[in-house]
Amino acid sequence: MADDTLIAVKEAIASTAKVDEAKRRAMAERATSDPEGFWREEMRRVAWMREPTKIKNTSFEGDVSIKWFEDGELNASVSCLDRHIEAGRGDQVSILWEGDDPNSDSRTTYRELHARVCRLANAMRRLGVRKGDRVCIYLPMIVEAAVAMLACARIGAVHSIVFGGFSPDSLASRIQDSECTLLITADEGRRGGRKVPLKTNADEALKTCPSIRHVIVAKNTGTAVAMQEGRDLDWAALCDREAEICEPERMNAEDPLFILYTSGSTGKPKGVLHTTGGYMVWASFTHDLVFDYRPGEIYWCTADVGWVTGHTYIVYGPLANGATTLMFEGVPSWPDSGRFWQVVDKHGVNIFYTAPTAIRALMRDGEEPVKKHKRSSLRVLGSVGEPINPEAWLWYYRVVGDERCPVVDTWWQTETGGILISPLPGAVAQKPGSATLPLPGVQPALVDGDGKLLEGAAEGNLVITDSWPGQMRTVYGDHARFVQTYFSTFKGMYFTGDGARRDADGYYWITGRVDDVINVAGHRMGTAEVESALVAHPKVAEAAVVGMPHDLKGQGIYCYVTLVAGEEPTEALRKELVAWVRKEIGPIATPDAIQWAPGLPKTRSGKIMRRILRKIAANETDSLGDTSTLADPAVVEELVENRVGR
Ligand code: 6R9
Repeated sequence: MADDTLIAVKEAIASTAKVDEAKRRAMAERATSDPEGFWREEMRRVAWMREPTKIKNTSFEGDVSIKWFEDGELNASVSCLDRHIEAGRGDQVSILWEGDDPNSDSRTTYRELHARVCRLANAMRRLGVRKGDRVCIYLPMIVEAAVAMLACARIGAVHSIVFGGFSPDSLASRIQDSECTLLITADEGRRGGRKVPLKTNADEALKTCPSIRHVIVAKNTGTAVAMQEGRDLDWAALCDREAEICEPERMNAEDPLFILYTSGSTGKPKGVLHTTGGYMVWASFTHDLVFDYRPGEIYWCTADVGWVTGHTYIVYGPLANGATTLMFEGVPSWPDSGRFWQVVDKHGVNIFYTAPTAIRALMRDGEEPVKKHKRSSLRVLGSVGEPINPEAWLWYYRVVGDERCPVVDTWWQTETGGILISPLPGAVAQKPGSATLPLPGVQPALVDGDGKLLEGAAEGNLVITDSWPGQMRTVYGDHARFVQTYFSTFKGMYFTGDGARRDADGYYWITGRVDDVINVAGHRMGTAEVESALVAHPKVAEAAVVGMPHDLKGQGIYCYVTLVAGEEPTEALRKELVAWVRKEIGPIATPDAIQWAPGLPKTRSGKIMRRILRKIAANETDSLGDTSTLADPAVVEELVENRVGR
C-alpha cells in the first residue's frame, strides 16, 4: 500500500466533531509548549476531592520517577459513578451487557451500578480488605467484572485482573507475585457456546497461594461448584446484606489503582502498575478525543476486561465520560460470523472498537454476513492490538463502515495506560495501515540502534521522549526492572519495544515488536514464557520459540524443540507438548508449529540466534543473513530442511 493513499476527513464529520484539525493542532502545540497549563485544564475532566496544585514532576533519567497531579486527591469510582448521578444522569444506562447467548442481555443504570459497587465495597471492607491491599479478579465478561473493579477503587484496594483464559498456573503466579488477599471469581464463564471452569481453575491455583484469605464467587451459569468453608463466599448472599452507600476512600493521585500483568522479552510477566490521577485523566481524555464520544451514544469495545483495552476502554474511560458502554460476553464467530453486526443493530451501536485479528477472521467469511445487517447507527470504527494490514483496514472501512465512518487505528500498550498514537475522527486524514499522528501531549520519536534521533521520514525504534499522565509508574515490587526494561536501552527515553516508520507527512506506521515479544491474535506473549513452559516438560531438553507470520492471528507460535537424549520425536509427543503448553499458560499460548530440532543455531558464546530461527519459521530461508558467527552452521541446514510447512 502506497503511503499516499490518503482518505481525507469528510466535511460533514469535521464540522460536527468536537475536535477539528485547527483545534487539534492548537491542543498539540499547547500541550508541548505549556504542559502545566494544558493539563491543569484537562485534569478537570475527573472529579477531584482535592484539586492538585502540582501538575507534572517526571524524570526519565537515573532512577526514573513519574508523578502527575501529585498533591491531588480523588477516587476513581466517584468519577465513574457518583458525579453522573449528582448531575441527574442516574437513570442512564451505564453498562449495556450482551450475553454469549444472543437472547440474553441486561441494562444497568448508573444508579444501579453505583449501588452494586457500594454493596461489594462494603462487603470487602467487612472482610478486612484495606487501602493498598491487592485483590485478584478472575471473572468472565459479566457486569460483575466492572462492579469488582470499581468496588476495589472505592475502598482503595489495588485490583489485578487475570484474563479468564489463563491457566491455574498462570493465575497462581500472578496472585503470588502481588500477594493478593482476596480473589473474586465466578462459577463458570461462557464463550462461543462453551463453558469455562473458572472456579475449578481457581481452586487449583489456590493450592499454592497462601496469601488468599477469601474467595468471592459470582453465580453465572449456576452450575454447582465446590465451596470451601470459611474461605469461599457467595457474592449475592454476601452483598445482599450490605448498604447501597459506601464512603469512597480518599486516594492520592499517585496511589495505585491497578496492577496488570503483561509479557516482556525476558522472564515472568511483569506487574504493570498504574496510579489513580494520571491514569483517570488519560482514560477520559483519550476516550473522549479518539472516539469523539457524544452524550447518549452507545459505545462498544469488544476487548476483554482481562486486557488493558478492557480496563481503559470498557470501564474507566467510558464510565468517566458518562457513556453507555456495551460489554460483550461472546465471540465474533458465534452463533455465526454476523454476530458483531447483529449486536450493532440490536443496540444501535454508534462507536465500535475491535482488533485486526477479528476483522481478518470476519473478512474471510465475506461480505454477506455483514451486509445482512444495516449498521446504520455506526459512526466511528476503531482498531487496536496489533498492526492492521491495509487490506483489512480497507475492508473494515468499506464493508463494515460503508465508507461513512472514520477508522481510528489506535496504537498503545499496557504500559501507556491509554492511546498514544491515533487519528482523531474529525481532524486527521487517514492512511490505511497507519496509526497516523500522536495525540496532543505525546512526543514520539524514532531512534537508530545507537539511540541517535532520526529526523524526517525514517524507520527505527519507537521511543517516547517525555511523560504523559497515563504512563505506568513502576513494575510492581521491582522498580529496577522498570528502569532496566524501559529506560536503559535508550538513555532518557521510554522505549516501547516497537519498531516504526515515519513518512514524509509525519505519519507513524508501526511495524511490530523489535524484541522477543510476539503478538498472537492481539494477545501479547513473551517467547521466553512459552520456552520455559516447554522445557518444564520432562522430555524436553531445550526449546526456542519465535513468532511466524499467520494470516488470521497476525503471528503464530513456532517452537523449536530439542528432546532429551533417547526420546523419540513422535506425533503423539507433539500433541502432548501442545496440550502441555496450553495447560501451563492457557489456550492463547497454543503452539501453531513444533519443529524437532536436533540442535539450535548458537553463537560460539552459546547464544541462540533467534534472527535465523525467525527466518526459517517465516520460510524466508534464502535471506538468512550472516551465519558466519555460528558455532555449527550444519544445524541451520538441518532446520531449513525440516521446516514445518503450514
Ligand atoms: C493496547 C494493547 C501492546 C503491543 C504494542 C504493539 C501492539 C497495539 C497497535 C499495535 C500496531 C496498533 N499494538 N496496538 N501495533 N498498531 N494500533 O494492545 O496493549 O497488549 O500491551 O500490547 O501491541 O506491538 O507494543 P498490549
